[in-house]
Amino acid sequence: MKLFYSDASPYARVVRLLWRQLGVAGVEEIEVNPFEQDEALRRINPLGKIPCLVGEEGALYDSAVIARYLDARFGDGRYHRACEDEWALARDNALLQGLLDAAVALRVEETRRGEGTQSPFWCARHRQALTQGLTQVAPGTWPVPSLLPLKLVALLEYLDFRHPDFDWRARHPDLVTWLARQQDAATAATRPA
Ligand SMILES: N[C@@H](CCC(=O)N[C@@H](CS)C(=O)NCC(=O)O)C(=O)O
Repeated sequence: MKLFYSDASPYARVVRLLWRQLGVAGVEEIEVNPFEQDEALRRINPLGKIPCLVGEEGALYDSAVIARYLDARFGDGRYHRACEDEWALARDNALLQGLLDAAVALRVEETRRGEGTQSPFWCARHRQALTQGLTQVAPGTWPVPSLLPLKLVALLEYLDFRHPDFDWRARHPDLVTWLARQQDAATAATRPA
């Protein structure tokens, strides 16, 4: 299987952490810049986005589909089961997905500064979602394994990488401690730099 990814993408990182945790053999990771290799990427994903997995099933996207596929095939669905059985966990999964979306959307807004089209309204709205959302995150209540810890690692380290001024660490020492405990070979191998 080939996994097209970008080092910076938190969506790709969730998938990259998952296949490592599942111990899937034979995944070739191919780093691409979706903006510079747009045409090549669009041949496998017409949306021009990563992550995209190419294997026996053809091209699979987006990250949620890839995660379900890997978990169904190599994990007996155990990374998804808890969120399917408990509404509060399904809600937490939606919260984390929304926070990933807000963090990436904030980055997109910030890159528009150079074009003179950055929206202070949308920047503030994404920041508000991140600020309020992080107060609701309670990883101590989550089952392991599940996708929830993988999404939170991807989110927090993406904030460090792209939004260091957001400084979640000063407001959430509990999450700092939690994140330190998640560090292993897989997080080190996939951390954006
Ligand atoms: N919902 C998609 C989002 C993927 C996504 O937006 N990826 C970004 C990188 S973080 C991308 O490829 N952007 C290129 C573009 O928007 O054209 C997923 O979960 O895979």
